[in-house]
Amino acid sequence: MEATDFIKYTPIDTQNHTALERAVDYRAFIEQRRSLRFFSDKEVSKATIENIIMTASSAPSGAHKQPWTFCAISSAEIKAKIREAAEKEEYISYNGRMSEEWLDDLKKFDTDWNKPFIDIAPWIIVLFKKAYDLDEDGNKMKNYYVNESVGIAAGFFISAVHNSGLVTLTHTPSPMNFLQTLLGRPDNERPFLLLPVGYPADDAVVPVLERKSADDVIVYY
Ligand code: IYR
Repeated sequence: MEATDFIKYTPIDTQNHTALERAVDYRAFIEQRRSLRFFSDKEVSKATIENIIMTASSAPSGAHKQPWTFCAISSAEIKAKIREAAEKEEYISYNGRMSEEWLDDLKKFDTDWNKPFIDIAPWIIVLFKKAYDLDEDGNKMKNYYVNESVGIAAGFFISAVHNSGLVTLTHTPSPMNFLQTLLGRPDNERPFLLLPVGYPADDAVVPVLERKSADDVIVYY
């Protein structure tokens, strides 16, 4: 068995604020986040995206395997190809693949098969989950709780985007396997989410939505 080294944990500096104060502040900050469909084409630096991705990649994961790859696309040519393929799938989805109930649930978002934001946003991040990894000899190494791990990393990513004053959208063109081919990803990687990142368009709007109350989402024992 491999030995593990341990070092002393250093807690964060709470700047003399109580846990409650910080929890209230962070809640207010995070509650301002909205999923956006209207992006500005204003440039976002590669360094910004890299820092956001590395924040996401610090998320906890099963056995610390970090079973993810973030493909960060700024090439107009590749974005156009992704948009074309995504719209092809979305067109089929909106015109028969999605149930009436599903389409009805989406009415308040006013979405359709058109996905102009894929071209407009300066960055498209395609997050892949890694079902397994390969060692130098090509042997399969198991990953654990892959969906949970990648879902948590996506959450970290979304909050890091928000903290930078940027916006994103959890977009899931379905089925998504075209992304694996288009981006030439290996067999062990499966597309998980597509996240456009950028500044909001000046005239961006968001639907009026209510969030569930504490009573709706918390059960105390
Ligand atoms: N993937 C489609 C449909 C869609 C599905 C859900 I669930 C949403 O919350 C929003 C949209 C699309 O992106 O339009």
